[in-house]
Amino acid sequence: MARAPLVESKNLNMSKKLSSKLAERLLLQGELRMELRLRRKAEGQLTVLKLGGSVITEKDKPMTAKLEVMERLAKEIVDADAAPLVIVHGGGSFGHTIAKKYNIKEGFNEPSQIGGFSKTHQAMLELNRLVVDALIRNNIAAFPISPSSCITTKLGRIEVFYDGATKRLLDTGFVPVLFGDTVLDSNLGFTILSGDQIVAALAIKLGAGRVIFGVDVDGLYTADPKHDSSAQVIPRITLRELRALLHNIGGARVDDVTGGMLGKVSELIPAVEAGVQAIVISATKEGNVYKALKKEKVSGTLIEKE
Ligand code: IP8
Repeated sequence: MARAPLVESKNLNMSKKLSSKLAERLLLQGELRMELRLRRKAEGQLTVLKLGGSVITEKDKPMTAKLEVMERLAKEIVDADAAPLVIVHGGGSFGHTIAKKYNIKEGFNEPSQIGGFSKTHQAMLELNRLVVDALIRNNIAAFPISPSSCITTKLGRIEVFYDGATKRLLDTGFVPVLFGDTVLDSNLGFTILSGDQIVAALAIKLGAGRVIFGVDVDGLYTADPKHDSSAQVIPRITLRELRALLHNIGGARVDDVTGGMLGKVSELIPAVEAGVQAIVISATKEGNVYKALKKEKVSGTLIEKE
């Protein structure tokens, strides 16, 4: 059945004009809002926010994203309105599962790994798209940067990091979004670079004031909470205390090729040494990322130089 016209035919053209004007205005308002976020000059010091792979993906289900968590985190980030901001996310069940299958972290040893190198990167691009989509949907001017295109390593440690695009994006008002990735390595051929190493390098290179580490536990513990029920969260720790504690922290999960909690924490040391304040919080708990970005009181572990 034909639908009844919404307006009388003589008014049709006028109405079309009006509705297209309205649509134009609404579109413009949306664009202006986005522009506002872009134009808001980045005052204050940079914050680098890490979203752990186990926060945004189901670690035990290959290639499974926690979309509702991404959406919640994007809302917390836009509500906190903390500019300038760089986001780095981990690999979770996207990157780690495939990287492990093809032994990518160990380097290029046989031709059968080549496909695995590409597949691991593709999986990370897929995860990154989901993260960036959620951010853009929530009106954040997020922009993806592929670490494999601007970073190379030597024996797994960052050797070259072209940060020009990240800097330029930040200066323009964007929120660059990087991720743990497959990278070319001058000794190993290729390897895996953790998001944690990227976080520390970015914080140092870009002179960040703070690093917020969003993980799936409540912070650093006095012992491994998975094996020791008396383990307690440490609210504040200095570098000296941290070094002494490192051997007590829970080691890598079997499917995490870049070292789990132990790797994360030791990667922070050079950044903290350079004067960056780091806070490890649970990003799986609603409101924590918002509070940390707003510099409000939040439970977790504050890591400071002294
Ligand atoms: O989850 C590793 O990044 P991470 C990324 O931050 C890949 O350690 C590709 C496994």
